Amino acid sequence: MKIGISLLFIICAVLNMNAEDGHSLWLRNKNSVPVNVVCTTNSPTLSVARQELQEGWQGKAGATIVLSITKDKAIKNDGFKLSSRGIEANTKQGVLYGVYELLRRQQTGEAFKDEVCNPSYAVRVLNHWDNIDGTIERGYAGNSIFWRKGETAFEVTDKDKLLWQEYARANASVGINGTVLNNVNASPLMLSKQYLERVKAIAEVLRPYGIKTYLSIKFSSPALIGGLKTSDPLNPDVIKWWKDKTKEIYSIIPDFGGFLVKANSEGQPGPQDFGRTHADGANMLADALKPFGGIVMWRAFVYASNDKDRAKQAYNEFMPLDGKFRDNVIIQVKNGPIDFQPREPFSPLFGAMKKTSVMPEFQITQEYLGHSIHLVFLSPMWEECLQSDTYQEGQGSTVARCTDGSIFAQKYTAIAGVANVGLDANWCGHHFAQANWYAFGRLAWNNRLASETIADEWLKLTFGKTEPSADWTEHFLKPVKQMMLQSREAAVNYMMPLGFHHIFAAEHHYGPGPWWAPKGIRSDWTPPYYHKADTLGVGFDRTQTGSDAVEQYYEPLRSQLNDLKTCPEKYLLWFHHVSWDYKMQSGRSLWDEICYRYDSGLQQVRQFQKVWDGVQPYLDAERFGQVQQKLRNQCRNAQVWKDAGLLYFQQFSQRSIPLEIERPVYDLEFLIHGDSQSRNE
Ligand code: GCV
Repeated sequence: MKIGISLLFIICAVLNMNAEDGHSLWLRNKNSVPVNVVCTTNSPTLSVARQELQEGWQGKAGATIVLSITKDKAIKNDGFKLSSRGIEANTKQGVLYGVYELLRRQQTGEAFKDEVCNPSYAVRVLNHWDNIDGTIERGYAGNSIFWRKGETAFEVTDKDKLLWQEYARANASVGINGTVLNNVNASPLMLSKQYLERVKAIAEVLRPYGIKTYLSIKFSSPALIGGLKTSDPLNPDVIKWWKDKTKEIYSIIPDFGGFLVKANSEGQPGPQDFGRTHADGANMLADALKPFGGIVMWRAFVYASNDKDRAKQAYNEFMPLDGKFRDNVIIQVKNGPIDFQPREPFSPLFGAMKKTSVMPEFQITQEYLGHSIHLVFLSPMWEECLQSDTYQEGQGSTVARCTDGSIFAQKYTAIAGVANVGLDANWCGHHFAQANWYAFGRLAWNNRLASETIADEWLKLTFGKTEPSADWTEHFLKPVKQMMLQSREAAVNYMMPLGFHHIFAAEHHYGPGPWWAPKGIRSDWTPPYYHKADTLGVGFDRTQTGSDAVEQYYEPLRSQLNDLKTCPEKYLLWFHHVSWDYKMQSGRSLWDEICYRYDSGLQQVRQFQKVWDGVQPYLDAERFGQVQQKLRNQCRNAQVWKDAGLLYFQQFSQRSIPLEIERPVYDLEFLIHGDSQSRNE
């Protein structure tokens, strides 16, 4: 009996050892073969590079690879040159990125040739919306890996260090070279001694991987923790306070990257509280950082209450300041003019601010895209933004080229992604949400990469074997990649097709809430402000005869968007108030098309379920089961979205749902007042 129990225990332990919790991300154990690594320089970063090669080499057994620091003008920032001899770079980080590139190519079977690889952006940074009590704003994968509350809040344990190291390695492997450790809705305490000491400990672990630490700051810190009467950026005492504080930070973290600032937005303090401009505020901080080589990432996510069109505000506030910012200030602009919706046109600030460094901000965490429950691969959404033509400097002035230094001589080029990482064993809450972290890094390194390439790489690295069989490629890789590539469009269809936006339930932003409009609340926080449904039609009129938001775009795009006939249908209800009977390209009326789109979104998720069930033989039971369950949940939620969209808007359209479409299964009353929003994890 005793032996039986012990045996059972051992079997369980072995099984558990092999349990696949997803923690290894896209960096799986490999069958490496011996390699000689020659490296004449020594440094912690180069030691990491050497170790990675030795543990992951899958090229010719016994090959010799030379890692060298050089001075080559063709290599930019931390780019590198791959050749049959090895890896050359101008910086240690460049060598490390070269190593990860080489190993990735070996593992994915991508051809290897002599070439120089340079990053699109110099600063490739994650933004963590982590609060100092350990919670994460819009985080769906557990608490913060950096902060916690309670008695052990400032203890740095071996477990912490191991996790930070794994995090650093994952980031470095895709080229991410910076991280903002705390929420943009920042606590002033972040700048106090105890917290800075913890930042120091984190920075020490991240440094060998080439990752700089940055902090979000609260603009009113001088008054809140500095004992000053004001935080006016032009006040000499305030200026001195920030200079001293910055000096203190650099004395603790010598390679500190700089500050991220959310000012005069959603209740956060800022220079406008003192009658000053965003430029006054940003420049004051930039001057404090300048002697140390630090930068300010100043967010353009601003909107005041009761403005007629929230989509116009960032442009209106920032355009008059173009050229007034110091050269170490970068204006951080969300991809769309409103707020990380499943689909938005690009922000008109891209390309328009010609004398200021501008950086895109993407959201990796799925605040508006089904949290960590829905399988939504975000790369196509970011690719759509990066490849949008602003026309600002002629055809081909894509958002990518307007922000990466190809068109404008920006002193700094940068890109940010709001992280989706937490304490969950699999880091991101959903195995496929890891693909979004991976995709952000890859696009930050190369903003011309196709989503298909990224999905292909990620699937091979995350689920593939060293030598993938033809069977695996045909029956796992192909269908799952296809599913990933369709998943964002599916989400747009079942949540808000044809240019609908911000029709979410309040606060959690998970399920539908097109009806939500309590009395007394800011109108621009309510969905009816955005959809403007009435018996005549639906959509926000942003044409020249409406709010004239189209005016912020450059010709010929402006006229294209302004005209109902030429506006791309994917943006139709973003720019136009359209009659329910308007004839769409499909030949259907707008109302019928809305019904079809909602339904097709749901059908797509049903199809994803089948695809996933079909790949069961090709992966471990744990990940298979977890994703299968999430898809079931996603499907129920897509049904909720479809029914809410159809039944709510039908009250205005007063038209019937086309008979070919499956009928709603929920009552509108239940959708509004029942428990339909339950995330049911
Ligand atoms: C960090 C949206 C989110 C907020 C977020 C804000 C921002 O409004 O709902 O949680 O705050 O964007 O980007 O600052």
